Amino acid sequence: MAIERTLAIIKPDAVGRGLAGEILSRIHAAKFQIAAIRSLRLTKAEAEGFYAVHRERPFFGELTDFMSSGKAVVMVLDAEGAIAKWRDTMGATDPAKAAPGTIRRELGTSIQYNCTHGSDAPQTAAFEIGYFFAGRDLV
Ligand code: 3AN
Repeated sequence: MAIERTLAIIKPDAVGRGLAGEILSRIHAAKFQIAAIRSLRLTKAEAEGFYAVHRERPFFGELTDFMSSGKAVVMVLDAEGAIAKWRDTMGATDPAKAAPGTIRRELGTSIQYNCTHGSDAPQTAAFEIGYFFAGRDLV
């Protein structure tokens, strides 16, 4: 399998609860390379742009309020099959349905406050990485 890149976010619920270090440790333990990383607070408009594919969903307003409610940590993760591997490390969207040992199962508190985000496909990853990082950040 080829080295792939994915966009990961430690969401404001996790940063606010002091879980960024714990999640970064899990990222290292799972043998991802962090190609770029920064901490930022999204504006409401930036959160809406990031989640534009979900704009017709009933939870769009709540989701973008939440994602712009505090600091997040955004990063680019490299690994063989990084997209699927990071989604496996996070677990299912709903922490109650996520597999034991996953970040969302162990640290998430609800389908909204589920601690982390990960790209779901190569095209999404390219869009999401470009949303936060310039080419020079990734050399
Ligand atoms: P994932 O992040 O696992 O790819 P998506 O893409 O279906 O899940 O949803 C994007 C984000 O929207 C989720 N991470 C979660 O925070 C939020 N979300 C998804 N479903 C709901 C829901 N039913 N109610 C509230 N928020 C939701």
